[in-house]
Amino acid sequence: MNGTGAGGPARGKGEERPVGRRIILGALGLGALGVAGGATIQRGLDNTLASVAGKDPTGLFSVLPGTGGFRFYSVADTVPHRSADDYRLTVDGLVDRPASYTLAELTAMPSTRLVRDVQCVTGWRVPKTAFTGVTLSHLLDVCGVRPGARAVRFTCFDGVYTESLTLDQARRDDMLVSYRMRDEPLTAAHGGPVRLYAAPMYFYKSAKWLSGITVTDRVQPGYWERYGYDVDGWVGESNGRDDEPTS
Ligand SMILES: Nc1nc2c(c(=O)[nH]1)N[C@H]1C(S)=C(S)[C@@H](COP(=O)(O)O)O[C@H]1N2
Ligand SMILES: [Mo]
Repeated sequence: MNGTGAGGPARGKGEERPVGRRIILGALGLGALGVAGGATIQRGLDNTLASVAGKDPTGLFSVLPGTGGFRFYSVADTVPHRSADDYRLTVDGLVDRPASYTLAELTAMPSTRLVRDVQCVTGWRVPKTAFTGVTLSHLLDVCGVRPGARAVRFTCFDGVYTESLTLDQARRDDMLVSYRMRDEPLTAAHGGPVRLYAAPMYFYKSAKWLSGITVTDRVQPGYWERYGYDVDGWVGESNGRDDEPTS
């Protein structure tokens, strides 16, 4: 299928999908934010995005300047917030030791920092972006994956988005449960306090606002995948695209 819609596939499995509204920063009167300081920009964007998202029925929009080339996406109708203290990540399903982790527990685990190009399947790319987190494979080892497990399903505290990986994909060393982006704590707009970072795959695989990891016996296609995106979302080798993978 082609994946050239604004934020999601324009068509999935022959079906027209609404692609949502794109709201340009200028239209929000936020152009000046682009020259303010980094933290100020992000706080301003978080607040503005939260209020705009509440009014946008699709919850899908993008903001261009001031975010270093990132587009903001959410299929939910708000930007969900969890404080560092309230955040929990549960790991359950086909594991010997189901667990619920605080942010402090996650950041105390061995950390990995990866610098790769972020690549959205719709074409935009943000070069050389650092993400830091604990490898999914470490978390899976700590919880003890049971025989018969084949896949991992991700749920989000926006209550809507889901993603999935095969167990083999999840065990790669470039699949992170990430809590830092560009060497700063992940902001709410970018899926903080914790998101998935599936480095070798298109960015739709990197579920924001990650709240649950469930080990399962088969892949259950994620949110966009039910509308036609490939479950195996390798950059350059899926969704009908042949971008250069970056590593
Ligand atoms: N929970 C959640 N995660 C999500 C999405 C979403 O809508 N909701 N969109 C995906 C898509 S299509 C992209 S391109 C990236 C966008 O991440 P960003 O908002 O940090 O740029 O998040 C991915 N993860
Ligand atoms: Mo995307």
